[in-house]
Amino acid sequence: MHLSGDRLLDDLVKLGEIGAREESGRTRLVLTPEDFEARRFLITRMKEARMQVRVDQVGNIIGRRGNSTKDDLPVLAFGSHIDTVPSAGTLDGCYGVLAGLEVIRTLNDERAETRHPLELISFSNEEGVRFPMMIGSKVASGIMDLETAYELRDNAGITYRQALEAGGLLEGALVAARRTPGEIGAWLELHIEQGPILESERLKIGVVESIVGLVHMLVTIQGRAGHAGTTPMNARRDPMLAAAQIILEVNKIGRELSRSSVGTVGLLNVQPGAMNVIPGKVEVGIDLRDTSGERIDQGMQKVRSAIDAVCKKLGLEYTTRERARLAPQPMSRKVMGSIELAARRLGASYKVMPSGAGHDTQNMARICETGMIFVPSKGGVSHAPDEWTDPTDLALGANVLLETLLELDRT
Ligand code: HGY
Ligand code: MN
Ligand code: MN
Repeated sequence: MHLSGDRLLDDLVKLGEIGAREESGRTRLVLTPEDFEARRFLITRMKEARMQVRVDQVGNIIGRRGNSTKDDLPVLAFGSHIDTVPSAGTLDGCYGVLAGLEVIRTLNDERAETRHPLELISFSNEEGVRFPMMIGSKVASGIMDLETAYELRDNAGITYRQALEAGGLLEGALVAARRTPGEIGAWLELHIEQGPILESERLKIGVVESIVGLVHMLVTIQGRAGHAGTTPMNARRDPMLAAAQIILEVNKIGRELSRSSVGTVGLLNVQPGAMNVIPGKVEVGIDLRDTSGERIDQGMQKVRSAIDAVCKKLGLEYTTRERARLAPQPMSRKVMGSIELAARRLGASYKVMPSGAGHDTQNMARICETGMIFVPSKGGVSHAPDEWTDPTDLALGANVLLETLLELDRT
């Protein structure tokens, strides 16, 4: 059985047009009008592929293919996400979802039956830009309870529940988000690598063996706003100075903690934010990752000590709030073996490798066997508008997904 990439590429372009702005990629933060439009696009496509579609209590979209010979067997589930970071490319998440759709269409075209029921899942709020990361898969896997998820707030104070309501997603009979133990046998996520390794080693497929863990922490530093022209340099309480030093410290800790560690400050919120005003308050968003959970804790301890020392020295008050946490997660040996077998059958070069990006898969690992398939990213670029993968590689990755599913279906 072979999947042609044409419909997949066409869908990637169409979905990529939703929320697109010239020069700056596309922005579809979760539960915004752009995300709602993307959801409608996906649901229409799923229905056209004769899937039974349901949207659960946290906004996950689940399309089920009915043609299984043993409907009581555990589900084989696969997919990714369609929300984006600001100014995103077309592939992060969308590739895994739309390739999953194309897998279903190919099985339909071939009139193929599987033993296990198949479910294509598009998880809600993977990116965690508006709300803390990966609410959809955390609730589905039981890592977060529904009430906690509903009370999470965005910067404007809107709760996740209110945001779902605004999109009409809490109307009518609701489907439970939490998956029951044993319901899902395996979860597979096909994704672009988002890093440079496969391209630089001229390999076509990555068989993910583990996913890094991460912590997101928000630091709020309080100073005193004042006139930039008249306040003497020695009479200032400037939180921006603390932010600058914290940024350097996070970079240093990311470099030095271990070979796998990375540290980033990607968010700075400066109040009131004008060139001629000494800031009164600055928020600093920190992202620290490592393959070891213990090292993340050690690294965060160093980050906290650095924040404390910097703010004390400058005489500034501060608060910290952990916004999200993901545990590092090894993948299932069985699923990895099936992916390797599939790659070999298709004559695709591959390597076993870690994932430096976070994925819903690491949450799903709590309730089922999990695996991830990577395809190369040009220049290793992602979370940027020029994210790109050769169309031939996209089609090959989708075929590896199909072949892996068929292999898992046999066992
Ligand atoms: O940030 C991440 O690793 C993911 O892309 N959300
Ligand atoms: Mn992603
Ligand atoms: Mn992403």
